[in-house]
Amino acid sequence: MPDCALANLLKPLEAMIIHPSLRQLGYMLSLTLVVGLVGCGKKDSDEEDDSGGKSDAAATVATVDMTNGATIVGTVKLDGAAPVAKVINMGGDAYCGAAHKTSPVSDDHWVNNGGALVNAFVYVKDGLGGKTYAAPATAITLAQKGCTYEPHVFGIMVGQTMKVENDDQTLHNVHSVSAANESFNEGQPPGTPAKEHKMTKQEVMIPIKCDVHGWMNSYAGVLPHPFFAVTGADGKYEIKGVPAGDYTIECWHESTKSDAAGVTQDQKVTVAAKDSKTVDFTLKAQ
Ligand SMILES: [Cu+2]
Repeated sequence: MPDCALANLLKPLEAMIIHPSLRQLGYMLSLTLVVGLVGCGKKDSDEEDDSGGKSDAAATVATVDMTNGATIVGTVKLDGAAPVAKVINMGGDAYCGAAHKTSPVSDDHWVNNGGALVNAFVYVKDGLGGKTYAAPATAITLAQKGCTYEPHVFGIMVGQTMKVENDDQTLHNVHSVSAANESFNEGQPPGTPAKEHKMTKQEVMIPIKCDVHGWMNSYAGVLPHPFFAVTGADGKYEIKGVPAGDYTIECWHESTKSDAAGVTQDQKVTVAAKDSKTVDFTLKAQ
């Protein structure tokens, strides 16, 4: 009988990560952390580990250590004049038009005081050595409210459920335009139950749009790990629980291009256990 004492002693853990983005306030990742099989010999061939995968060394699922993990924080700024905000004319749909006292402004290149860039997606792009993490059981909600998507930019893990809700009394048609994952394209009349989707592959970013209302768009960053964040109204982000190591951190913003490629900037950082490092980004105005 192989010695699995380590795995037996360390039961699955749970950790909660509060996402720092103000745009995703209340969005919590409940991570079921599964102890890997390191140190264990071969298990019965029909036995599966807690991640649902076959129990072999290659299926090891990493854990997030919130106590010893490092924190990476920073501010994303725009270098150059902020683009003129676009006023959205929702008059083509009476319901949407009536949902706003004043015409809303597009948040596709939302810049606040001091050039703080809102809705930038910052994530660990490289350095985790292929580790995979179990998706949290909690779903990410993409709401259609007042004929806009909330949130406009968000991160989600591979295998995590995305619930698309229609809170409006008008028809929406949610349409993902994915390169790596299977796209979806479906009408959602008022009162329709939430549509659920799971992405199976890493993809930064997947544009999501409404085919009824051309101004509605959102972007999902899909990753096999939980080390990502979206900048809030102050342009700040925070990523917690990062294991010690050397990383490439990427900052993505849709820019005025408003497409999946957007603009990106990469930076290297090395973190030790319990470190707190600052990685700021400055993106050139397009
Ligand atoms: Cu719509």
